[in-house]
Amino acid sequence: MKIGLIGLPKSGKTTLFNLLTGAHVATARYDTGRAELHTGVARVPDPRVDTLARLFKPKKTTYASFEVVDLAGIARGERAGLETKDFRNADALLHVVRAFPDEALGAPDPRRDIVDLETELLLADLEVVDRRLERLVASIKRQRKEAEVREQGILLRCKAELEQETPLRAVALTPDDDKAIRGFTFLSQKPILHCVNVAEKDLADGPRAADRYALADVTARPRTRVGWVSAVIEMEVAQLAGEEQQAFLADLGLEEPAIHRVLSDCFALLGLISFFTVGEDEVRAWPIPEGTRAQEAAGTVHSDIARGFIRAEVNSYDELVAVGGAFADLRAKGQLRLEGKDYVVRDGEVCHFRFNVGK
Ligand SMILES: Nc1nc2c(ncn2[C@@H]2O[C@H](COP(=O)(O)OP(=O)(O)OP(=O)(O)O)[C@@H](O)[C@H]2O)c(=O)[nH]1
Ligand SMILES: [Mg+2]
Repeated sequence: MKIGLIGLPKSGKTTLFNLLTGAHVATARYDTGRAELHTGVARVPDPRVDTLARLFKPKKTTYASFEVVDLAGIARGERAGLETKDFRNADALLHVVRAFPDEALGAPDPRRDIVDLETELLLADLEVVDRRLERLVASIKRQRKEAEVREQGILLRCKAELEQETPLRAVALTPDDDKAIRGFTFLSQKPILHCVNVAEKDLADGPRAADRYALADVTARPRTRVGWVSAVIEMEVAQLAGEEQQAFLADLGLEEPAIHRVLSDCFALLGLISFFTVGEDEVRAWPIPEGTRAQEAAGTVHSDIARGFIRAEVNSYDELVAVGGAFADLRAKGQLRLEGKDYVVRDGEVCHFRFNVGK
């Protein structure tokens, strides 16, 4: 899964990128004139994985992760950067919204910036739709092909919605229609997390950012979330570890680093859950869309396991932890369930797949 960092210039995107991925890309208050794209990997923290790793002492522990791409700021009316290929195939957008004052940019206005950014996404999509429609009209005039006529119908509907300023993520499409337009990688169709980057002095007010900046209507939109962070304070948090970090967070009145929350928000925004596999070799979290059946879940581990799927041995994380990781005890208690290929895997379940690949 891939997250695209997006936002107006100097909103703190690269700072957040560094925090999420552990990179050290330079950030600056002034414009360097370099519009480079950064990519990295963000590990999704999960205390359950930590606990399972303590129980099984595996050689390797693997957390769920996101690929993160960081784009240069998109100023109002300057959408060219949005064409970047590496960015267009992101699964979700993480919009960094400036809520800290800046000498050059002036007082922050998160609401205005959210509207401006969404407008750029809508206009970028509208350009793509218009270009394609022009070609379709010409092609249909030459020779009428049913598939093209159908595509034209869907795109005309998208155009009408975009012109009403409705992002495509809020448009209910049938799975077939959705498939037909997937190749366009429409930006306004991607789920979005607006992450308000609050000023240091407003940290305590962070959880109320949506109220403070009158974003209730934004929060209510489909496949949209509003979160918050103080990138500057998170940098200080990131420089500490262990007890020192805990003490600093407690001083600030925070339970955990805000980037943990940003990542779990992205996870939820994408409708993902995790199941776990455990053993001496590896303890691992596997992200899957909610509603995934056991056979497909097995396929994320390996396609052979899906192909030769027989049964999944399933138990809950809590049950396994309660017996200290002893599967024999679970079996004795009748808590080790055997599930078939259509079983819908739930968040936090520990799965062991039985499979057989014939020759
Ligand atoms: N006061 C304050 N400054 C911040 C905060 N977040 C980032 N900055 C500063 O703002 C400047 C720009 O930060 P970047 O992370 O480079 O912002 P960006 O959105 O990547 O900028 P562009 O890619 O140029 O659009 C840096 O000097 C940061 O230190 C914040 O929460 N508070
Ligand atoms: Mg940047």
